[in-house]
Amino acid sequence: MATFKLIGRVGLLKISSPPVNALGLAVRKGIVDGIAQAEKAGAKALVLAGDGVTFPAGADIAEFATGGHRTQPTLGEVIERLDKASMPTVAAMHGTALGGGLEVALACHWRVMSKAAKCGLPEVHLGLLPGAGGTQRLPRLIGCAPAIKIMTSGAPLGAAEAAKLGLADEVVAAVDGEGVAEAAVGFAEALADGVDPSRVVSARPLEVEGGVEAFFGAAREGARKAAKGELAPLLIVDAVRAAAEAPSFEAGLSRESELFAQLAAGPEARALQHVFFAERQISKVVGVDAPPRPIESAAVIGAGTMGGGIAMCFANKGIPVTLVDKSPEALETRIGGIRAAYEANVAKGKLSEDKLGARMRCISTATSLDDPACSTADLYVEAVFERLELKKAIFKELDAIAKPGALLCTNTSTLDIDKIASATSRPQDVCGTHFFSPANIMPLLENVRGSASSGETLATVMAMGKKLGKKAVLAGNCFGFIGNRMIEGYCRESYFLLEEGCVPRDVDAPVRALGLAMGPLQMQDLAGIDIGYNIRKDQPDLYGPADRYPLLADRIAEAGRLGQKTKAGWYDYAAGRNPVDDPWVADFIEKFSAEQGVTRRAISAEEVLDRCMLPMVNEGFKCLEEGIAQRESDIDIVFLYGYGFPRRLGGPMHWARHIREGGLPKLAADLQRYGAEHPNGTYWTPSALLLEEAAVAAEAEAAPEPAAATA
Ligand code: T1G
Repeated sequence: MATFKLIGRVGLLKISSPPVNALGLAVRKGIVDGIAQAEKAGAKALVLAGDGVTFPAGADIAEFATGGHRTQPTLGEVIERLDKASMPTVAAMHGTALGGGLEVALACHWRVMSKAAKCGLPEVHLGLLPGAGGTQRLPRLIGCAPAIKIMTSGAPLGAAEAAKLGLADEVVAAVDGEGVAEAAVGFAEALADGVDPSRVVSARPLEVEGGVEAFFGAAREGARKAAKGELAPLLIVDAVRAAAEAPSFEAGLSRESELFAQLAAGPEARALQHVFFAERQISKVVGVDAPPRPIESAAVIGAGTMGGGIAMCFANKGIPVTLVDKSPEALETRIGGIRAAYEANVAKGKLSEDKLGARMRCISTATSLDDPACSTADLYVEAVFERLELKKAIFKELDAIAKPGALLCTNTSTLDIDKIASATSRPQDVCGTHFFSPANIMPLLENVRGSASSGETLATVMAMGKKLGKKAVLAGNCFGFIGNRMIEGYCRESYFLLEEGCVPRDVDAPVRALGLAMGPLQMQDLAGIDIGYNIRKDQPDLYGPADRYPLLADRIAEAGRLGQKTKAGWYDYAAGRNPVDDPWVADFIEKFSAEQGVTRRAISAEEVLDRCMLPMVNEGFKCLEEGIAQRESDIDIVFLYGYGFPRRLGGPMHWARHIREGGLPKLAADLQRYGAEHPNGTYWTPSALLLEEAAVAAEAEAAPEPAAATA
């Protein structure tokens, strides 16, 4: 896990623990042994380097769940050993020196960094703070303000910026670990003998610009505003304040440890670490190990808003894409819209003129599918109106012109993939690619497997999603796939709550208080109330005998109030995009309730939240038991990246299991109680898997605590 060798008079300690040299127990032991070997060999200096792709990218996150990070030597002890090394130490940073990896480097006397490397302290993304001295050393090295910015943003720094801040002492041209290690050994060779005390970061004084109270008061307020309700950014500021106020470095360290332990034990850290691993699981397709086909060109059929956004996704990654529409005017309008979107980013300084030009050069147009620019594509995404017959006609045409092995994808959000695939002779090459709108901005992509989709097709479309920079989740073929299927009950209950006594804000406020970016009614105003209306009209069989029809939602649409696009929906938008309560809507709902013979009542925020969220979670368990979702954590990713669910809650499934009071046992009981009181739809019928999981959780809760191990 760490090998030591003497090169001339310089010791080289190479850490090797693929894939990212995480600082797990074996690595920590290797470093301590390596330092001892260097001292025993009388090395003039010691270089720490990473084998493979990177310098250590942090503590081993997987250890937190088991408490393994507390097994000695802890990272703090390793770093303290470095701090007290009897010879100059040099960190040779390449790849991504992150978290505990950078904290190790901060405890070294010198830092040599590859020009291509990045470094940073991203613990905040895990609900943590740098717990191995980072909050105490970084401010001493570069000052409190830049240190707080680096730790609360968690953003990585490039080598130039690191050098400018004084974080990197030498930037070298080498990019790979070998080259950077060699350069660092040369750097160490040239060092004077012995440790220069000024290089010991922990011994450096810490100045605070403008006085402690004023500086940290402002810093904490700034962190609170940016934190989106998360605790870690605030405690990072507190830890840096301890560095400024504590009577000694050691006292500051112990305060850092207290704050780290507080975060590590909290629900937020558990949720954010769940998200970290969940994001890395989505690309793994269970039971498929076929290699993906290369996608070097694409064609998007339909120059509407979605088609334009999807074309941009390919152009943004330099993949040539042909936008196809039989209307030259539609093509012209869309290309103009795409250019304008890029120009807006140039104006904001987010895109260079060169990049704008490169992206526009990636996009060509065609007015027919058999145009050579279109018929040679590796992959097609159909993005025309949500009409089954129209899509089938297009797939029939695509089947006739596309080359063998080309992927035929549909951007449908509600139609049956198998019915679309039935229009072709190659259903094995057909799948769904449900881009969330706006396609060039929203990170979520639901790839939908048809019953005939081949393993290679699935591997290819998942690899494509990753190449486009999307969070691509694989879904099975059902109405609404994963996300829209799960919000069906969430939305329908919102209408019934209005009918029974709420006004829109009564429904949205508890959901926003949970942390979602917006509640169900505001979300519908954003997307357009006509979308649900058209689906209900086009697919009446969506509502079975057990499903109470949401007549109120039809009525508001038929009143011409479609949401933001008509400046009025469940809220008033005459003044802009912010929802304003509209007395007309309250009156409209009250009249509807009277017409339905419903006596309106005050409904608690708790009932509102339960009746929105419980159907969502229940449907999630049904997606799992039907194989529509591969894993619970995939469902969480859908909601984090498609519906603004707060990361600090981990996603609806993590929230239901680990954060909502009473966990799954109480959730299952509440679901059955509400379902009995309001039998509005099959989304109240408990999932068998949910009941099973709730029983397992109840049993685990009732099991006696394991007896403490005797000495
Ligand atoms: N611990 C354990 N596993 C890790 C890991 C880590 N720190 N980082 C990555 N992995 C696994 C990951 O799960 C995946 O596994 C594989 O490595 C490749 O990752 C005390 C408390 C380094 C930029 O937060 O940002 O130090 O799915 O797909 O896209 O103060 O990984 O293959 O089985 O992401 O090339 C702080 C987290 C930790 C960095 C590489 N460090 N990692 O990206 O590969 S807390 C971090 C990343 C800490 C101290 C604190 C990225 C990456 P699998 P990948 P990538």
